[in-house]
Amino acid sequence: MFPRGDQRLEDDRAPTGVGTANTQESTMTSPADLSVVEREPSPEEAQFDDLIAADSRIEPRDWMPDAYRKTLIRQISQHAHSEIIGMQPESNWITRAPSLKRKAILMAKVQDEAGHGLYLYSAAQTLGITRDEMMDQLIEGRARYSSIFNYPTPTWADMGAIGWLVDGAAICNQVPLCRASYGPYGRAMVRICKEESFHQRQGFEILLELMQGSDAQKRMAQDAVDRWYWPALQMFGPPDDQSPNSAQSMAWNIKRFSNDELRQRFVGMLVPQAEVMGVTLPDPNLRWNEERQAYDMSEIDWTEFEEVLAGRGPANAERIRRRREAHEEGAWVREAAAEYARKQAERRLAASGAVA
Ligand code: BYC
Repeated sequence: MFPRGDQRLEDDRAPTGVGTANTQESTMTSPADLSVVEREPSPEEAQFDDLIAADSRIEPRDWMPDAYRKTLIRQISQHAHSEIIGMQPESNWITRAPSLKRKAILMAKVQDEAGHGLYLYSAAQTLGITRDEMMDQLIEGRARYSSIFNYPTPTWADMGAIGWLVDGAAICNQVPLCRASYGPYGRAMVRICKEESFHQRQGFEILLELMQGSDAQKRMAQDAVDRWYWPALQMFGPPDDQSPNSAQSMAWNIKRFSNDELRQRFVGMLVPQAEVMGVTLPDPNLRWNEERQAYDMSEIDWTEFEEVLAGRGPANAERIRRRREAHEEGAWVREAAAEYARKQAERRLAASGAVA
């Protein structure tokens, strides 16, 4: 259902639904398949399975199934790209922030996102993919990044809505990732989540201030919430019954909750905060369901999500174009750094030769 389009790596899919009775039945078509299903796990596989069963961490030096490695590279690299592309909608407002204080805060936030991207690229590199490969996939439009960053930021209130809604969704999604089974990913998430929670507060505070301002400022804040609310709910991914990766990722303790569970938790978090600010969440069907102990809500427009994933969102082309230009403009820095490293290595070699 969800288009692979120009945001997808072709060969990185882990087998989905592995371990479910249905999947095994549907794949048991020949004696050869049977022998695969029934064979004893190797000692390395058994050790991996034990670590997962004990809810322990897998480290880069440990043996891991190829599909586990690939699914982590897929998720971590997408996450890293999201942080890097996610700098663009906000950087749009650095030069136009309404005060020096707001400008300084926004610059610090955008800089934090760059840092998150770097931790995550480093975590992905421990799995055997290089930074250059990931960057090529991104600028050639072959990699996914979060759908949310394909929307424009026409007003200052968008800085508030991004902080409150986008960083808020990110925290909901990412706090459980601090316990992801892959060590370098989980550890990177701990630091990222601390910074994201500050980001969310600054977004809340921007909107709160606007909501206490003039009528025009209140309208601007409400308009931003109206535009970002539904895309923020889509950040959690497709509904559970259409999420091909969830079952396996949860079995491997990478994901701890399903997409719908996290989405529901996020809405529950937003409702009281919206009341404090005085903004209205743009869903006429949003109401507490006593029986379910959760909020009922309208159907999400998944066609819009599919369009964005297929590269046809409002700002997809612009985001990739700017990323590609920045990469090309930074070529001289990479060349200078490589040359510096080469000279340093040469000097070290010469020095060690001199000692010998
Ligand atoms: N956008 O089987 P599913 C930030 C794809 S940045 C695009 O449920 P999975 C910030 C999905 O990749 C934080 N694609 O997948 C930065 C899969 O396609 P592939 C961003 C999406 O992996 C700057 C297909 O749909 N956060 O905070 O089990 C400023 C089927 O989905 C999206 C992360 O990256 C989407 N929204 O679950 C401000 C969190 N949703 O790969 C803020 C880390 C789904 O099979 N990632 N797809 O071709 C995750 O937690 C999981 O990967 C997801 C999806 C929950 C997103």
